[in-house]
Amino acid sequence: MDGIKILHTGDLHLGMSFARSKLPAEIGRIRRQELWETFDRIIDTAKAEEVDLMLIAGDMFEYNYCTASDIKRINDRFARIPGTRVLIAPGNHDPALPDSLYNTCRWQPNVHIFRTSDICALELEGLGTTVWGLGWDRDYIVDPLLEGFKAADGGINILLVHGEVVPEGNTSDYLPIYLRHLAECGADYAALGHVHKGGVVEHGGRGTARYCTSPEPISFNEDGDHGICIGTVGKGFCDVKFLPIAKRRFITRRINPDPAGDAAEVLGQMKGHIMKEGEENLYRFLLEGAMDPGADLDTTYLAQAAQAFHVEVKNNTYIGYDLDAIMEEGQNSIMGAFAARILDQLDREGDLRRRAVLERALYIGLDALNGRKVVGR
Ligand SMILES: [Mn+2]
Repeated sequence: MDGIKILHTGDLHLGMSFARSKLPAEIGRIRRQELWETFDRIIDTAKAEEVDLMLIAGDMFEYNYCTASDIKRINDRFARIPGTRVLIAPGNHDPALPDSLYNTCRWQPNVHIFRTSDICALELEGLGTTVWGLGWDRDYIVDPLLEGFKAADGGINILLVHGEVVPEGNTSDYLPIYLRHLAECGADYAALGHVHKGGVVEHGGRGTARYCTSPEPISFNEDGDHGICIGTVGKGFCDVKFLPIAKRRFITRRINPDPAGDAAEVLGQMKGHIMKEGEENLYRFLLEGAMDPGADLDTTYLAQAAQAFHVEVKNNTYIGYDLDAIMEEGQNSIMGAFAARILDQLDREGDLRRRAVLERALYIGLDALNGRKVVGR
């Protein structure tokens, strides 16, 4: 046996409600459907690539929102890939509690669910492979359950688990995994779920461990590419690659407007990013730096005019004051009188902490007198 073909995914969060996300309701509804579309693309990929094993590393669905008919929909998809063994290790969002749909629904014959937090071996005859898995059966797991685990020698060994890699000795409510566990467990491939940003976990030992990413990102905390891991695993070797599959990306970009610029100039910069990255994505633009007093950046207008699937704009710019010009106005304006008094105190103040307070007071006061949002500098 040269190796087996695997598809590693997880963190699909099917059925997720975006009600508590900060996205507009309409966008949330669309994203909810798109999670399902992306699941379909994953099934299509498994079929086209004729994978032997589909490894689902937890959080496949939402315990709180998924219904029995959703599970029927999932099973219909698994029925399309009868030649693929589907192995599922439930995670913290879909724990195999007694009333879980994992325990109350009928699953396709090609599906195996690791229903308990005791690590179990599933030997796959004909594939020369043993998959070691454990599933969440409660809401929190604080114990490092992989402590002492060692795969038996012989054949290809795969570990499937949903947990959080943390530095040795650190605590976690989400099944703490130490690098040592992965380095010493003897798995040729450790299929991990929980960290939505994904990535290979460098543990310095034998075998490869990686997080698969959430195939469809669900918040602005999940930037970058999202997809699945697919490839071949054999005894002592691993050729598994990341394959982007997400329909959209969450993109956060900082924009430093020209201090003398206006909304059109800022919009031009925003559109430049959107042209480059694609209007199908979700954007958060953070406007930063100093602006001339009087600059009118209407964030609602900017978000709509940018014309991408979803755009939000946060205006963190501050007024860049020309103190000399304000001083020249002198006592003829409230701003001038205010600035003169603070600057006079600053001249006489030697204590660094007091000086910092006075400088802050100067800008907070000028912001307030300008009727602008008071921002830190
Ligand atoms: Mn998750």
